[in-house]
Amino acid sequence: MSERTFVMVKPDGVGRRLIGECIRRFERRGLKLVGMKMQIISQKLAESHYEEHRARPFFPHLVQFITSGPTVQMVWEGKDAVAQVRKMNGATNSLEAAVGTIRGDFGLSLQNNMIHASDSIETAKREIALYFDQNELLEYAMPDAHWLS
Ligand code: FUP
Repeated sequence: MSERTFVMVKPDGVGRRLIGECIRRFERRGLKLVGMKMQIISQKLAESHYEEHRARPFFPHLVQFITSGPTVQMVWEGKDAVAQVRKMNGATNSLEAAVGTIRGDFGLSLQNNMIHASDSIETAKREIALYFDQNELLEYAMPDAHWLS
C-alpha cells in the first residue's frame, strides 16, 4: 500500500555534502518525492520534533545538534515507504548500521547519524504536519509507477 514518510537530512549530512546521495538512493529505489524544503530549524520546532525524548539525558545535545545548521526536509511516497526508508537509513547507531545503508556507509556516530525518517505511519503524519503545509505536498503521477507495484 502506498504510504508517505517524512525524511530529514541532518546538519552533518548537509555539511558533508551528502544531500544528493540520500535523494539518489530513495529515487533509485522507486520512491516518489512529493515535498522538499531546506531550513535551519528553530529550537521550538526541534523540541516538538523530538518531544518523545524530552526526558532523556541526550535531549539537550540532540536539540543543539539538529538546530546547529541547515537541514533538508522531504516527504517520500511509495509502497511500504515508512519501513523501506527506515531500512535504507540503517540502525540509529551508525556503528551498528549494516553496510549498504546510509548510516552504515557514511557514518561512525550515534548522534550525528545523517538522516531521520519516521518510524510509523502515525509518526509520519505527525512529522509531515510539523514541517509542511498541505499545499506544499504535490500530487502527481510518475510514468514508471506500473513497474513499481
Ligand atoms: P531514530 O528513530 O533512528 O531517529 O532514533 P531515536 O528516535 O531513538 O533517536 C533520535 C535521535 O537521537 C537519533 F537519531 C540519535 C539521537 N540519540 C542520541 O544522540 N543518543 C542516544 O542515546 C539515542 C539517540
